Formats: sequence, structure tokens, C-alpha cells
Amino acid sequence: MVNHENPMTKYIELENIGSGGFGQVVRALNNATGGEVAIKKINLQGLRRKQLTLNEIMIMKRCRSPSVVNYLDSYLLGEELWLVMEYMDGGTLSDVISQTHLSEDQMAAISRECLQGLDFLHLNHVIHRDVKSCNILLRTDGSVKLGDFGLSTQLTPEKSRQCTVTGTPWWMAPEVVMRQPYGPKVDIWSFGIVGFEMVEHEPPHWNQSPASAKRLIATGGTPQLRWPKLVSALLRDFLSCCLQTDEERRWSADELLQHPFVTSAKPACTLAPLINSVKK
Ligand code: 3AM
Repeated sequence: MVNHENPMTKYIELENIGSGGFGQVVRALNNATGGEVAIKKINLQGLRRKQLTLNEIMIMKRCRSPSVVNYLDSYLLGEELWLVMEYMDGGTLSDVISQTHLSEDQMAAISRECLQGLDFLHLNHVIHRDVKSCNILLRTDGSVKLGDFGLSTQLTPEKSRQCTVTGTPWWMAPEVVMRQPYGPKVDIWSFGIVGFEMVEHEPPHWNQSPASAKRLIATGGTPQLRWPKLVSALLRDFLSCCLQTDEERRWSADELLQHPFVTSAKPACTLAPLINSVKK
């Protein structure tokens, strides 16, 4: 699965970009090409971490698309796994949401790019399972891509539904919190919650504990915007198509790409000024 060369001869580390429970992410330069990469250094201690990492690499290797943060290489250094991927120089959608107010045009362009990523994953029978604004990565040229496949799962003809309760509570679909078998449409619900983040700067029930948020998702139906009149009827309709509690009635990524809110969106490059201004 992994490359056995010494990555330190291939990459020059530049700076720490961030960290999480898994370890840290650094920005580095490829010595040979001069290109920037991001290296996720994952601490492999513990069986669960090993399984999650192996899963992440397998899914990233398979899922190559312009709408997904691309995998480049991986290395094993003792108890640490280095996952080398394309560097997203524009930060995350979460940074943008916390620092500015998005126009509906910008929300539409971001939605189309994310839905293209989800459509690609779902066509390949992959469920992301952790769609949220901090896992949507940006580039200063306006590109928007899905990242962090740590909780993703590959469906197979033998196992076309999943039951494991996983994800980030506030973004979880009702069928996940209710421990029912679920499919790719859980990502569409989570994406609808990203829509809420874009409009209201935070997901529904954000002030609640994880356990209360899950209870409210299980019983609360389609979340309602706090100030619906500030949002166009088209965007309200788009969000309600994503946030149907009945999975059958919830639209697929492919269907949402045909929704007029998305079909009228401008090209991704129009997001470049926004991403650059937040980065500054
Ligand atoms: O800690 P923050 O949220 O600033 O966005 C990711 C997160 O940043 C960033 O690394 C941090 C820990 O996950 N990150 C992850 N993959 C990245 C990539 N491919 C990345 N930044 C740039 N390019």
C-alpha cells in the first residue's frame, strides 16, 4: 500500500498547517518539481487508527477527480504514516463562512462544485460520511474540493447499506442517528447542513451538546432557517430538497445538480476573489 523510500529526501517541509486527533498536516515542497504538497502525518498507534488510515488511503487512491483532494503518495515512518496529497492553498469553506457573509451566487457555485464531488463519490459507491464545511477545501484559483476521507466507506454489492453511527453529530442525517441502515444520501443531508452553515454561519443545534443535537435531529424533521425571509425562495427550495428526512424523498447529488439554484451558478473561478480576500 505504501512507498518504502524515505520521504525526507523527496520533500522539504515548510510549515505546520494544522492538527487534529490523527496527528498534523504540514505544507511541503517536492524537491524534484518544486510543487507544493500537503502531508498528513498520521499517528498509527491503536488498531482503530490503523484501520481508518488504511481505509482513507484505499479510498483516496481510487477516487481521483477534479472535485476531490487528490492523493499523491504515502510513506510509512515507524508508527507514523505520511499521506501526501495536493495542497489546497485557499483554506477551508469553514474559514470563509466564519469570516464573511456569502452571496447566494457564491453559495450556488460552491454547492455545484461540492455536488459534483458527491456525485462522483456516489457513482463509485463511496459514502464520505463527514461532509461539513471544514472538510471542504479551497484553492485561490476558485476550486472547491471534498477532503478528509478518514470516515468514508466503500459500498459493495454484498453490503450496499451501512449501519455504523459515524460522522460529526450536528451534520448527521436522521437515519444515521436513529441507527437505521443508510446509503449515500446521508452525504446529501450533511451537505444540506453545509447549506445552513453558508446561510447562518453555523449548523442547526450548534449550541447543543452532541447527544442533544442527535436527539433533535432524530425528532426535529427538516431544520428550519432562523430568518427564512432573508433567503430567496430558490435557495429555500434547494435546501429543503437536501434536507428531506425521508431518504427516498431526499434528492440525489445528480438530481440536485439539475436544480435551478445550481444550474444558474457561475463558474468556480468567480470564487477566487472571495477565497483570496479571506486568505489575506
Ligand atoms: O486546522 P485547519 O482547519 O486550519 O484544512 C485542514 C485543517 O486546517 C488542513 O489541515 C488542517 C488539519 O486537518 N488541510 C488538510 N488537508 C489539506 C490539504 N490537502 C489541508 N490544507 C491544505 N491542503
